[in-house]
Amino acid sequence: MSVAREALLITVAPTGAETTKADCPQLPTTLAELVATAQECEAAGAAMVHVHIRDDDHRPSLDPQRLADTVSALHEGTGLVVQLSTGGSVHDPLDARLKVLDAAPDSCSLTMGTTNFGDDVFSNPWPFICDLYQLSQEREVVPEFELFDLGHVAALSRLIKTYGLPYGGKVHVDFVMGVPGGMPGTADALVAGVAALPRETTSWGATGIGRTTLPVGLAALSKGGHLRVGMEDVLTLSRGVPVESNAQLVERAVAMGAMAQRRPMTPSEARELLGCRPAA
Ligand code: KMH
Ligand code: ZN
Repeated sequence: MSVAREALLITVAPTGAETTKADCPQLPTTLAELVATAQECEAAGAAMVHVHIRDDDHRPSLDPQRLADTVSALHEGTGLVVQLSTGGSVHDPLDARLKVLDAAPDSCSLTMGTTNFGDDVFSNPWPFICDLYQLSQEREVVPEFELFDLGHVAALSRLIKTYGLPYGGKVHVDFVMGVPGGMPGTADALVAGVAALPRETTSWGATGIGRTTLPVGLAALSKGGHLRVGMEDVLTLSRGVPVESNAQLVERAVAMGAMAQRRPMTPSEARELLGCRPAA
């Protein structure tokens, strides 16, 4: 087993599209806040950043210039693998979500099916998935397959069978669990999901939303998986105790990994694991 597989990939998802700045002033929504957060999280042990951007009013945005500037600023200010969200917010149109790849990130999220998302619907029709996947292959962007439900695992097998392997030749998956409308954030659901992964899968991680963050994180570690943490996914450390910074969540993930005798992976090891282009 290579060093990179034994080490723990920690991805930080610092912002998301669902929480408002008014509700959570410590949420990084400006470019300066995002870069500072990313630097703190890299120092704490993160190797990849999953990015949603906001506009001047702190609302979710997919503005192409802002996305390109964000990728540049994160590459200049950190060594992290930069993953742009193509999920955006539930209100973003599909064509704007495809254009995210124009910003030339190292990686992009790619959700493998439509899911109920609280009171909303997170729309990912099959033709959109196929278009986004083929575009990622053409642009040499490594997709991270986001699986919100067990049906998404089967859809991933279908996608690979139809269009072949991603750019870079690796298949990295992230189970996003505990979304109201998706699979529950339980060890049982994770075990079922991992058992169903296509044989082409080379690595996987998991994140549990809200109060499922700890059960999912611990179950992922016990199954040999990687972790995503961040204020996109959870805003409390424990009941009634707010998260003060994304770095706090990364530090907790590092401590959990240490219990499992997994050291944090470096960004260059993460590039190798995921099959990303070398850092510029
Ligand atoms: N904000 C959610 C609707 C992704 O980044 O690709 C979708 C999401 C997944 O966060
Ligand atoms: Zn996201």
